[in-house]
Amino acid sequence: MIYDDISAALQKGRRKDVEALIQQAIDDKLPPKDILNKGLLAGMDIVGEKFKNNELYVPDVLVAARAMNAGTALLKPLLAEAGVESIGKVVIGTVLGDLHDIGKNLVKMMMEGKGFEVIDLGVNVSAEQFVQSAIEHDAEIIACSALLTTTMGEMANVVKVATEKGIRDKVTIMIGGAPVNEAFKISVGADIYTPDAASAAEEAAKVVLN
Ligand code: B1M
Repeated sequence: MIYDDISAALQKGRRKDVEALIQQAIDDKLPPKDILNKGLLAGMDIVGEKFKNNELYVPDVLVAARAMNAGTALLKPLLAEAGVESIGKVVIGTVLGDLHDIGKNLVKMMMEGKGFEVIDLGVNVSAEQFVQSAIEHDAEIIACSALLTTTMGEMANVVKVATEKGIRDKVTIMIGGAPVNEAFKISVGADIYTPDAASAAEEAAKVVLN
């Protein structure tokens, strides 16, 4: 099955093979969500498991991540429903100390698909940068991603700085990433937690359209 082939190529970090297989799956009219979930994300789960068990190391994971980003770039126009006009602005980033950006990039892609203008601050973003950028761009939403248990606490700082700078009641703070959950959202005083990129985009649209 082509999904298994995509997963296997991703695990080996074979970017060109991943791209070719994804193009083939697209040409065969397979559902883009399945190509993402059953191919790329399934492969990345195995990479994560092997990384945890010391069967793979940082360079292996980096090449897998590079292949993943190349693959999602091909899927981007198909996953994102074409948005015409901007429905609002989102400032997005991965929190301070954290360099994981694949999930954040997916959230950005889905939000752009819903019609948002997304200001991407990248990785290792401080609370001050999130808030300053939201002020500069007059953004309705700040979206924070964290993949490490050691960095997720930064989200509380984003809420704190937004309060200090006087924009807390004007901005919706959304959070997500593997270690984050609903209880954590409540504990840091953020507004919305979603488990995946698609639901993040849906919830963001509700914020500006309601
Ligand atoms: Co890292 N890493 N990593 N890593 N890495 C994890 C996260 C880890 C779980 C691996 C493991 O041990 N099994 C572990 C964290 C353990 C913990 O904190 N409890 C870990 C570790 C320990 C580390 C280092 C500390 C390793 C080291 O150096 N010793 C180091 C830290 C560096 C740093 O950030 N300061 C490190 C480094 C790296 C690489 C650089 C090599 C690379 C990142 C490359 C990159 O991102 N460009 C990497 C990778 C790739 C991973 C794994 C294998 C895959 C992460 C990923 O991209 N998943 C990961 C293991 C795993 O998750 N299985 C692991 C796919 C992605 C689509 O999922 O980002 O969860 P995710 O996004 C999901 C949801 O979470 C959600 O939507 C997406 C799905 O639709 N989501 C949101 C994400 N953000 C959201 C925001 C929202 C809403 C939803 O609203 C705003």
